[in-house]
Amino acid sequence: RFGARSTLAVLLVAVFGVGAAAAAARTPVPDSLAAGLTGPDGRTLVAHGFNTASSSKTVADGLPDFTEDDLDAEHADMGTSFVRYLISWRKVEPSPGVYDQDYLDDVAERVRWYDERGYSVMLDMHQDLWGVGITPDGQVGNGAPVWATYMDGLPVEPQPQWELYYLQPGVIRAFDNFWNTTGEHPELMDHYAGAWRAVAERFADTDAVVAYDLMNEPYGGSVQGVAFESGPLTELYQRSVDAIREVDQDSWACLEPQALGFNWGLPSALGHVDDPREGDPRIAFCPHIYPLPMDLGDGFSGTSRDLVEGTVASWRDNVLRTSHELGDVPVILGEFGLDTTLPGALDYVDLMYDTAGELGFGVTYWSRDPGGWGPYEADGTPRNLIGAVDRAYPVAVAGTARSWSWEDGVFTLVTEPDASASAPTELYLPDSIGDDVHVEGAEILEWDAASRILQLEAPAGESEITVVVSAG
Ligand code: IDC
Repeated sequence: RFGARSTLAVLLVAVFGVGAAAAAARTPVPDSLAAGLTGPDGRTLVAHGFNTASSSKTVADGLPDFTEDDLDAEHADMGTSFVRYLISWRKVEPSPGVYDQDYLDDVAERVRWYDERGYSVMLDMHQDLWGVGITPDGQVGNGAPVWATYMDGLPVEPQPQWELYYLQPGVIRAFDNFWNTTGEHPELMDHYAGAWRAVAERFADTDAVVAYDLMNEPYGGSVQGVAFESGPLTELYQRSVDAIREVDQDSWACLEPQALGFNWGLPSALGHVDDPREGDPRIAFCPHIYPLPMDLGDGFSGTSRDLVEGTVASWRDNVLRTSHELGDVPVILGEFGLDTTLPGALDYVDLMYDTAGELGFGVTYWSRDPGGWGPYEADGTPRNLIGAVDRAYPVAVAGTARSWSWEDGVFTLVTEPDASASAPTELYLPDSIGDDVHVEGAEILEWDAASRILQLEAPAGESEITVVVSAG
């Protein structure tokens, strides 16, 4: 334990140094976030759902251990309407330049399950520790195909904690070859962009697929921090967006910062990515948060609670800064989560959803897999997380959703209504509010106590409205 702790702490200091933090401190923090992602009908979509699922990472078919019944259960229990669905480069492009349409059919079948229940989908090109090829058993890393794994004979030794494999020489070299830091593999980033083109071509006409998360938790290998994010990472994103736009004009491209550091509350130096589509750009910023004390196994109590609250505060400022730097782009928190048996865990879950509501962005919790972090046990028994995720939230807003809160059974939403929207604002209200609801600030168009969806009509001619919903 102590070994892992000190290694990570040393890394934190070595990689980022005081310079990056000082630079961020000089940059003003914008006081509000850009409007959220718009869906196919022009309404603002608020992501509320799960990452589905880690179980797909290393299995042969690349599919999550997840059924339509599982989806029905989460919908009934938490009113989710969005998913960050994990896909992998190894499955999309099993050999160079060959795109596996059977795999994309399997993904499309799952997308259909979501679509039939009114969900929106973000496809996440997941990777951890480069790929399945970093160890002979194929069970440690995930993401990249074996054919794209060039470790140049460098070792990968067993580690006590998965994140520590990022420091293994073989893993670092695999990334260095991908980013072409070595000068030996200029082809790999283009393959990656080509894989995205194949995915986007398959889903361009599927309205439910609204976003592509271009790379899960990018890692720079031997090039870290500012040099990595403003250099090869920005370049990869630009090539991927250009490739996607050859076939798909409408879906959002979500950019993640370097995970190491940003997830602990440090700033990002990601560069601007140009969107060649006609009309407004559809680029979003989709960071994660995993405060360092929690990486090391702590919950949300005592000293850890203070440190985590500090992390969330600086993370929040850095999200605002980066969103602004990228061109006032919308934000989705693509991952946060923890072992909810730890002390104070559900308070942390509340803190993250409250923070998201204050700034007006959606969240996908890590993850939908059963067990200590998830909403269910392996046998389907509901876990304590469900009560924390089952919150009132705006599913879709006719106009701009500025902020919302869910506290003591009262839901408050501030929006800039758009009278020309083709569909009304829809709120999800959990069972705990009861079957009769009282609304101030807008008219009820329809309230369906069974589906828990409340449709609202905004008063005409207002530039900003506040809607308050409580038990009737
Ligand atoms: C974790 C899984 C764990 C698996 C590990 C490596 O929960 O079972 O062994 O990945 O594949 C992330 C990653 C996400 C991680 C998650 C939790 O994006 O893939 O899942 N996490 O550790 N970044 C920070 C935390």
